[in-house]
Formats: sequence, C-alpha cells, structure tokens
Amino acid sequence: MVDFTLTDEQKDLRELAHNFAEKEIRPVAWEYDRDATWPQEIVEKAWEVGLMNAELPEEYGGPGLGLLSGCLIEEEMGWGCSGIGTSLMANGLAATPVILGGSEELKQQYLGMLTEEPKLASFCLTEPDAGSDVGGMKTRAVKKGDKWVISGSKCFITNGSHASWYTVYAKTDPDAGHRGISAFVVPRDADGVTVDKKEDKLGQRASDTALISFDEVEIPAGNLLGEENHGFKLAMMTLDHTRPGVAALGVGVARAAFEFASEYSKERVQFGVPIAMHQAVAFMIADMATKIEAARLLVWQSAVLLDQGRRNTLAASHAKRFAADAAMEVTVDAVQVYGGYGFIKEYPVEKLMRDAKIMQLYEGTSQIQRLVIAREILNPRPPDTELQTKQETEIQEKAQKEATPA
Ligand code: COS
Repeated sequence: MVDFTLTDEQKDLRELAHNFAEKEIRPVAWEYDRDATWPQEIVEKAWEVGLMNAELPEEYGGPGLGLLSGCLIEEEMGWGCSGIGTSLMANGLAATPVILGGSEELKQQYLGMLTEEPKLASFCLTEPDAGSDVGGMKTRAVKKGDKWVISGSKCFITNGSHASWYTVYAKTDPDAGHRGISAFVVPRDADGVTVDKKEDKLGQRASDTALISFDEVEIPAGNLLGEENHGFKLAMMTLDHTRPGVAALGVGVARAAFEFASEYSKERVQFGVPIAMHQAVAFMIADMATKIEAARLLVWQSAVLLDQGRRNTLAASHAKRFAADAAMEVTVDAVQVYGGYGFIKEYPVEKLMRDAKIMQLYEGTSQIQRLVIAREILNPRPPDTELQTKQETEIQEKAQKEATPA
C-alpha cells in the first residue's frame, strides 16, 4: 500500500521547522542576503530547538531521525531562506561519511562535537580543477609513520570559514584514478589548515562558501574514513544520502516563490481585473503548483527508499535534478508574474531566483544528475559495495526490530 500520510511526530517536526523559518529566518532573510551576513545567531537557535543534525544517530547525541524527517525540515528551511537553510543543513554532508565509514572513536569525537555544541563541519570534495570530475582531484595524502600528511586546495566549501572540522578527500594512490581516493577527518585547528577566501556570490549570500588550503597538514592515521582508496565510493554514497535534502531545499524555494506570485497575482490589477484572472498568468501559477507537488513526491520517494535501507541512487538523482530545475523555473516565472516589479530588489522574488540557481549546480549539477540517471537506467551498477551492504543490512535489521512487537 502506498501511504503519503506523515506520522504525528513528522507533522509536529514540520510545524516546528515552519514556525522557526517564519519567526527566525524570514524577518531577516532579505537583509542578510543584501549584506551577505553570516547567520550565527540563527545557527545557534536552530541547534537549540533541535533543527540541526537531524540524522545524527542517538548514540552520538543526535535525534537519529530518518531522511524523510530531515527532508521535511529542509523544505521549510528552504522556504524561509535557502542560503540560511544551506548553512543549517551542511553538517549532514560532512557527517555522513563519518557515520558511514568512521571508527567508533572518530564518531564519538567528531559527531559528538556537533551535538554537544552548535558547531559546524564541512565536506571538502571539490577542487579548483575537479568539480564534476571527482576522480581528477589533486589533493594528496601521504602516509608517514602513524600520520597522514595532506596537501591541496578545496573550493566552494559550504560553511568552510566557520567549520570546526572537515571531511577531506585526497589521492592516496595518484595513478589509480577514482580507486586511489581516500577520505579523512581533518580538525580545523590542525597546523597548515587555512581559510583562503570567502566567495561573494550571486545568491544564497547568507551562506558561507570558502576556499580551504591544506599545507602539509598532519592528522592521526585513525582519521581515515572507511578503507584506504575507497573514498570515492564513500563520497558517492554520501551524495545519495544528501541529494534528497538539497532537493527538499529546492522545493522550499519554489514554494516560497509560488506563494508570493499567487498572492501578488490576486492583488495586481491590469485591464480592470486581478492578473490571476488572465489565463496566461493563471496557467503559470498552475504549472508552478504541479512542479512543486511532483518535486516533493520525488524527494519523499528518494528519502523513504534510503530510510528502508534500499539503494536510492537513481531516485536521489531524479529528485535533485527535477527539484533543482523546478526551483529555477518556478522562481523565474514568479519574477515574470511580478512583471517589472519582479526585477526590483524591493520585491521579494528576485532573491529567490538568484538563490535557486545554485540548486542546479551544487551537490552535482543537473547535467551530472542526468548522467547518473542515464547510467542507472542503461548500465545499472551491480549489487552493492561491501560498505553499502553493511549499511543497508544495519538499517534493515533496525527496521525489522522496530516492526516486531515486543
Ligand atoms: N554508491 C556507491 N558506489 C558508487 C556510486 C554510488 N552511488 N556511484 C558510483 N559508484 C561506484 C561505481 O560502482 C564504480 O565502482 P568501481 O570502482 O568498483 O568500478 C565507481 O564508483 C566509479 O563510478 P563511475 O564509473 O560512475 O565514476 P565516474 O567518475 O565515471 O562518474 C560521477 C561519477 C560523474 C557520477 C561522479 O563523479 C559525480 O557524482 N560527480 C559529481 C560530484 C558532485 O556532486 N560534486 C559536488 C560537490 S559535493 S557538494
């Protein structure tokens, strides 16, 4: 049976997230966008009320919520301001490789850090010359005794200037392509870690996006995540976990633009009637609504699959591609509904259009999502890697245990 009904707990969580977005984020969102203000106070408040780190397991102090619950929060944050929302949600991206591949000690130390205090962590994959082509990265990690020594640069790092630790991907076997990449946890205060540059962006201006350099940074051997040379798969598995959430942020931005545009279309009078009475505008509103509904269903499907311990690569790329493109189309149309006023900063929708653009770029461009979709259909991956199988078995066992009456 297919049932789209949320549990009472999920409805309460969504309401909590919506109220937070309405009271704490919306009133400052346009001002923070104008000035590119870092939302430190909002980060602290969101952490305090339990809206951050949704999926961190209970044994490390997190709420241990499922991915669907996380997506419900992300949609509301995206509705409030996707720039601030991105800052609030980025811990999930850094923490997932630790959850999937970290030793017990690493989990206790680094996941615990995020749940004990409103601290942040960043995911360092992209490099100036390696964006979509992850395998082309140049950052190196060399084993020296009981240490790894990391050197290289990572760019477009969300929350990079404010993070207490980083998940860093580096080549450990430079001749082995994607099979020569490993993942590590690097503390911010390690010698040789520098925040080089904070980017001045088109949209999502309240989020922090930085260039981070690692100059002969020494970390303990135990900071390796998963197995040596298995970092590429860890990154891909991480993106399977996080793309539904980014897609949910996109649904939130689109919903915000849709609400502004529909209200405006009922107020703005041209040719003697509200413009909503003109079919040209009414049909734009209808198309916006359909895109939002369809995008949300794809988000929920991709999240539920993972919550059930099933592989969601295809569904996550469907959701990310469709929701990102929907956010862009809906926000462009919202500007169109506002006419000339839509182009003016005094009105709310131009910000949403600028914010939406990054949805088609970060965590895999819309073209990369299409590439993944095409490959999953035409040349599906064989049954899962060892790491993924272990993860799936654990989730399935947990689900079975919960379903069995005591
Ligand atoms: N889960 C587990 N393993 C996966 C996987 C997944 N979702 N996707 C791919 N793999 C495995 C493959 O099975 C393959 O394994 P083998 O080494 O055993 O053969 C390996 O990873 C390489 O896969 P593939 O051949 O598909 O790699 P490519 O380099 O050709 O392409 C893309 C991978 C382009 C899809 C990938 O690099 C990508 O997603 N790029 C975008 C990165 C991104 O989103 N960047 C944004 C920054 S993060 S904010």
